[in-house]
Amino acid sequence: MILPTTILLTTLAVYLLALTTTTTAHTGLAYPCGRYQGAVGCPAPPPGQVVDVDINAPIGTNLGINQQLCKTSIPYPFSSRTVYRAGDTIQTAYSIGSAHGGGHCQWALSYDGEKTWVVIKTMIRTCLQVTPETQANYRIPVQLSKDLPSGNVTFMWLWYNAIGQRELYSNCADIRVEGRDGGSVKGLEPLIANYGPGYPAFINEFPYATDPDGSELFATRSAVTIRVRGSGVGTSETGSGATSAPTGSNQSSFGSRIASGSLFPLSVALASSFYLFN
Ligand SMILES: [Cu+2]
Repeated sequence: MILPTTILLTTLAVYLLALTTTTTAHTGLAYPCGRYQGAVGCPAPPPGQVVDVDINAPIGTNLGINQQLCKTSIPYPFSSRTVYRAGDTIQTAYSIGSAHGGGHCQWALSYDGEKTWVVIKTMIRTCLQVTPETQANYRIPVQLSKDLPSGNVTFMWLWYNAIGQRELYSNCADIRVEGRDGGSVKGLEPLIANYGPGYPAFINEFPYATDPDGSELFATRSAVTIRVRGSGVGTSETGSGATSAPTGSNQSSFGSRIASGSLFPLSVALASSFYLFN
């Protein structure tokens, strides 16, 4: 009777070790809960989905796309959404395995099921610059404008790491915003770089303060206006760019990909197949 129990426990231990190993590399959004992360306090995945043991892994590199933005297009159930009031500040937290020297972060909202994004905060260079001492309690405050309309909102985090492979990270949390009854949100579309040849914008490594860091690319982000009806459902218009787009900008192609939705149906097939960049 001892032997089967031992084998079972050993198997379990190996499984838990594997789980720990895969989740401690890289960095992911821990609060609000990134979709399907298995952390204590986060909701169970929706029916038919499983915990993402690679929640911290990047969604792609300059060489190729491994997962879509948000990693998956299937949100948590509505009943699992964390509710914020317009004007609240979200104290975002991160599951930091390797912070790769920090880098650039963007946070963006979508009211239309991730077809259209508007950036609400950008940090250049200083994002995720943690030390072993500061890492455990590291938070980045992200304020929701007090003008935001009510709605079921996808809250996306994007990160360009300073050191290492040229990766793009993206996790999304499903939240509910209580604010105005309908209205618009104006801002800029996210910069998408280091995400396969279809997005030519490239941000090279910038380990030293004097290194070029691609920060000028953030000034090429296109303007966008999201209009939200009283029901809380969003529509959007993509405006002209904030500045003229330089050679190599992918902003117009990003807008059209988003509008057509063609990037997104791949999500389920890709969600469980990403092990290349640990
Ligand atoms: Cu990493």
